[in-house]
Amino acid sequence: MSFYHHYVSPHLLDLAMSSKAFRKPRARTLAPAQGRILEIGFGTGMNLQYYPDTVRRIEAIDPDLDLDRFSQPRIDASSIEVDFHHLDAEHLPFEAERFDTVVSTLTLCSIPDVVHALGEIRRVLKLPPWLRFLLPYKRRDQASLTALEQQRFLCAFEVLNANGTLGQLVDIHAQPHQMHHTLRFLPWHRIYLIKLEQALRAIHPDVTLPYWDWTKSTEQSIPVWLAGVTPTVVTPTRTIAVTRASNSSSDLATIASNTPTALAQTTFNTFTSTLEGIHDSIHVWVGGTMGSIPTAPADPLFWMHHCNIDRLWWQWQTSSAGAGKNPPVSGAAAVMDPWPATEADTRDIVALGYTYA
Ligand SMILES: [Cu+2]
Repeated sequence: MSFYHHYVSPHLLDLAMSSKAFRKPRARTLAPAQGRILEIGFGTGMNLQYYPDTVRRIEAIDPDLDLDRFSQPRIDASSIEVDFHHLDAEHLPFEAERFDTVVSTLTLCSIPDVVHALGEIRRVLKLPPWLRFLLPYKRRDQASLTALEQQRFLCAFEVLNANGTLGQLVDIHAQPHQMHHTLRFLPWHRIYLIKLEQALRAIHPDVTLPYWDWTKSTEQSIPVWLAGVTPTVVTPTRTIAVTRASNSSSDLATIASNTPTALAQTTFNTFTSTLEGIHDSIHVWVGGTMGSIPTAPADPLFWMHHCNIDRLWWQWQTSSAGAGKNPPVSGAAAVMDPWPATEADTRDIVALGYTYA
């Protein structure tokens, strides 16, 4: 082991982690900790002082032996009993659903195989199924995301790519579900977005789908933070290497200038066909992977583009032009296959758990 790793790095870590900037987030994060607790990445034991008074005992793991001389004094000084193991998070020797709380602060992205580790965490955690759907959340303009929020989104997106969730969703978009150039276009894609978003939020609860608001002149180009994000997506049937071949900002401005016309429509049929036309042109404007229906969702930009379409639909739904005007579909056409959700389920985004900021 190098001099740096053995002598310098633990001090730097302890210094960084004890920073004032982390105090409030730590206390806030740890406030709900209860029951049987597992802390992943115990590090120098910095969290101990932030657990609520009701916590008497925790189990903790960290693979790094060099941190013991920092953590041991903190364990000795704490009223909390710490059952500590030198382990990595990819292999947890605990039975399923052992813990009520799993704590991980500022450690997840240092785990080499985070996909495996998250699977292990899910396995040992008792998770009430209603929890994920309890709190309403906001979708925000991609241009308003902080660097940390961008990083979180991309981290969660990469995990879903690595674990196959994204690939499965991409293949669903390649199947014939009558979701383009039909009255199902908006309700079907509303469900589709939620499927990815729920998966993202299972990886990181603070992540929501951002929307790419190409109606704003300031966003009429490929968002800078996504310019270099062109993943390779392995689906159950193929491998897609994302490419783009985008056109000029003025071209995008011309396409987007039709949006007020769409929003002014007073029937669902004319509204959805006008908006879908704009949507199609933007797919073609981005080009490459986005220019073809079977591959488009491999590009993270797809989700932000469709999120903006969904937002504009909601804007129309809550305007005088569109209020109460639902997609006129019935029978099989009203079921958003391959999912059981119906058109009626998609009408109210607040009931679905989200809003637009
Ligand atoms: Cu689509």
